[in-house]
Amino acid sequence: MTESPYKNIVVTGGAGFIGSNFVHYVYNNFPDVHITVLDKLTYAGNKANIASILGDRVELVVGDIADADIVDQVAAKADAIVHYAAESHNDNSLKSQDEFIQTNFIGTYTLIQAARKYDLRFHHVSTDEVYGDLPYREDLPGHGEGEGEKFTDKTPYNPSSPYSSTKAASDLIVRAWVRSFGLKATISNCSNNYGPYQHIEKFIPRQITNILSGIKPKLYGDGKNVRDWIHTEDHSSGVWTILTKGKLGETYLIGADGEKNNKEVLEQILTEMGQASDAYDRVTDRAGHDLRYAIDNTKLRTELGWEPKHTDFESGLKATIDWYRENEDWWKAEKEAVEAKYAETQKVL
Ligand code: NAD
Ligand code: TDX
Repeated sequence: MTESPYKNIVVTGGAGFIGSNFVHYVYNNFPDVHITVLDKLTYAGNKANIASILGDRVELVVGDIADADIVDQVAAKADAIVHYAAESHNDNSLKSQDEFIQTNFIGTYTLIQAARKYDLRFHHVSTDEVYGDLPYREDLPGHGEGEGEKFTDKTPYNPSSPYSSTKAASDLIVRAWVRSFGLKATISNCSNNYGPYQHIEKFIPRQITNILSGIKPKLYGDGKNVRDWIHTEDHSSGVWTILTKGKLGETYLIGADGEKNNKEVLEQILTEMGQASDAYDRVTDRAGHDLRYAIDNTKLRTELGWEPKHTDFESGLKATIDWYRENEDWWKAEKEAVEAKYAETQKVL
């Protein structure tokens, strides 16, 4: 166990997928740290994700990051804020935009004003989607995954969706607050996470829970879109590394060289779950669907010495499938409503 430079951290969105995994990571590795989770418990937040560790070292404050009074109360007692809270799903952002502007932009603004007031260390968790998408080359095996251009912290911002554009806007105000007000901030832009506690609206858990519910998995378009998968525990260690060793004002990209196209991932899930690899429906493609994401993680590895642990996607995926199998109580009650919402707009091709 190592000693942490921060003893009282606020984790916004700490009852969501990646935030709760981070809370567990800090709880397990840094016993001298007290964590205050600030979470609105939207449809994506679940107290159960952190229930087993709530107590002396982990506290849950149910509240909105855009509520300046509650933010002030938690900030006054903290020495650092790690900011995960967001509306995080692209498909939802195509249906309704207000909450994306409100939480991702106004919420971030509210937090950085408080961080400034109390001179707190601030880490802003963002996404590789702020950079838009990359081309792939048909002539390379696997359509070019792992080849060609990747995102770096110098790639120009070019977001495609209401979700990614509100994340981009939030990144930009954090950068401006560093420059104008000396905000003690870092930013990380991570690729697609997988692992336990991910909401079943997202690609991997949706397909696993479809199969467990006797529903055919749903693939958007031709399934050639490439995502750069990272296990959420590696995202946690990346964020912790940046929080404790990162240079103020810098942006670090977090990724673990996990490029795969969606069809390939879906076939892997089906095979692992004892189904025929083509037992899925192709459905209406997402509007504005980004083609490929790929992270160049050189800066994080070489400047801060970070390394991912979960480099075997197959075994990480198997463990994730097992988690959803063993935790049906965690997702079952929501399944029907999530699929009904998708069915409003997605048609089987
Ligand atoms: P999630 O949707 O699973 O969880 C979001 C959490 O934020 C929930 O607990 C929700 O209740 C909370 N929240 C939402 N609005 C809030 C508000 N106004 N005030 C307080 N809490 C609020 O999201 P996730 O997938 O865990 O993503 C977490 C962060 O990581 C986001 O900032 C996202 O942009 C970023 N990110 C996600 C991925 C990914 O693959 N999922 C990849 C890179 C970056
Ligand atoms: O049913 C599906 N079928 C399908 O083919 C769903 C839900 C998705 N897809 C495709 C769309 C994407 O190409 O799978 C890929 C992954 O989709 P999502 O899980 O919705 O993730 P994505 O849109 O790539 O964004 C995710 O990674 C970056 C997170 O949701 C974001 O919060 C993060 O910033």
